[in-house]
Amino acid sequence: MLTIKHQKARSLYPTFDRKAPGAETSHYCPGCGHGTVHNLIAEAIDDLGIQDRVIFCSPVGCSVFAYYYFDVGNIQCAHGRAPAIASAIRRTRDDAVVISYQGDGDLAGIGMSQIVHAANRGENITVFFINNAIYGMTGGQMAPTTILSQKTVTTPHGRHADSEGFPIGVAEIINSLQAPVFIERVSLADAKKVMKARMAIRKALRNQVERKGFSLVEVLSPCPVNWKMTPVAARKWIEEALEPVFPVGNLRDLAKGPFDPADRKRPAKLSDRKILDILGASEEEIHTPTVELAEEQNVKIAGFGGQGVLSTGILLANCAIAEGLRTTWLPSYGAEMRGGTANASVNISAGPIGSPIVARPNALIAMNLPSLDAFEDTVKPGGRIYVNSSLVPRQVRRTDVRAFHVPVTDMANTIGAAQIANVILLTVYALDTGAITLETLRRVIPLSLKRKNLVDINMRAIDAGSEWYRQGQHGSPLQPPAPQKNGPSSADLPQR
Ligand SMILES: Cc1ncc(C[n+]2csc(CCOP(=O)(O)OP(=O)(O)O)c2C)c(N)n1
Ligand code: SF4
Repeated sequence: MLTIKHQKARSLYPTFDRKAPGAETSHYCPGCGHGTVHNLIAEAIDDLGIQDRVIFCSPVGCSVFAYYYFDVGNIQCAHGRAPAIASAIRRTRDDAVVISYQGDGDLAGIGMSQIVHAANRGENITVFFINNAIYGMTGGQMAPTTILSQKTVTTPHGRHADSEGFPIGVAEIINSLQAPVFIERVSLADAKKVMKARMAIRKALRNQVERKGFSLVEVLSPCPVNWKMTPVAARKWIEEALEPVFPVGNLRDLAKGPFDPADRKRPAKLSDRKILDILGASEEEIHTPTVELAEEQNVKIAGFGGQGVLSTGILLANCAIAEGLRTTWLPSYGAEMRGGTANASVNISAGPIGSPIVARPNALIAMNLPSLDAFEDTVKPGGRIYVNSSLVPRQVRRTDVRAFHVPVTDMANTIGAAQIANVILLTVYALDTGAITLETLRRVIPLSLKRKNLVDINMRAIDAGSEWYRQGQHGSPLQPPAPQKNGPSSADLPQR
């Protein structure tokens, strides 16, 4: 006798303990298409034998908690950014099978440029685009794919082309690009169509395993709750209302066509040797630190846009590289280029660096008062704060850090250029921490400057900073932290 055994896909957790211990149901509403698509993807992962290679990039939207369910690698991405994150994983983990799973608000609203560029680059990733013609998670607002006359909470009289534009055909937009290899629109309207969706999902994943390139499957998927229909009526509405606007079928399958994706020219990966050649450095120079770091440096450099805080960060990071250390640089831009606030995070370490983010700096370079106000409390106890006292009319309040008040803008003006104030403060930082040497700073500055006539004045900035430090004006003494009265000390406050 033939026995057919139905069982849950292995790539889904047996119970959804991340949702609640022992939970067996998902958080999706009855009749929601997300659950169906999850099952189809999980079965394909099982059948392709790729569970331990899959990295699932979940979006913002109803499927934000996909990591509750899929027993694979998971990353929850910022709204609309899954294709960019998937691209980064693709380029750094050769064996990964990367899935970008996105709703219509996520992919075709806030993330439209992300998906277009990832597709246009032909990233070897698989995108599952769940088109339910509405913003599900946030309660049913109009989406870019909402069809004309469809009522949503933001189009209570129905979407009108004159005021809201036309529904966007994502599969068609992606099909206007040259690079993608596979584009198909499927529907969950009935069981037969679900089987077609199953085939397309498998194909899109297999393409990636076979390194064919970018694949996208758009799924017309029910959202009964926000459509205000029963699950059965919702399936019918897909067929009667959505499919005429978004015709289902394959738009492209280059693996079958005359074009052989294997012929596509892929950018050659830069070998370590090649990178060393570009930098004009030897292997020993790169890998043997020339300074001994007393501790890993987590530096925040902050000030007005135009004060050179971002370039100071790059300069510091370049010096760290020249010292044979590892480093990261992460800029944060203010609203305006000039006059707004900006900051850069720089990590320097002899070993691997886990994240470029500096939430608790052990060194803060504050070029103006808002920067000191914003970041003083985030500095680790025992850390250091270097203040541009020309523009900061107060002292550092913390008593558990070492503070340096250096009138760098005044000193820079005396030398002849306000822009070099940051280099003076960086010099004080370098002498105080020993993280980079002044020789290296002098060597790297000319390489970083586009205008070579500024080299001399930057060297004088280093001299001025050294002189200030040598004269013994180096920092208020470190004092024990003030006893806690109620709750945590200011040093324990969360990051701003
Ligand atoms: C930066 C940002 N903007 C807006 C939101 C609010 N928001 C959460 S989900 C969502 C849209 C979700 O719709 P969709 O992508 O269609 O997914 P669905 O929930 O229908 O599956 C929005 C606008 C947010 N969380 N973050
Ligand atoms: S709101 Fe819609 S998309 Fe979200 S879980 Fe419910 S049915 Fe699914």
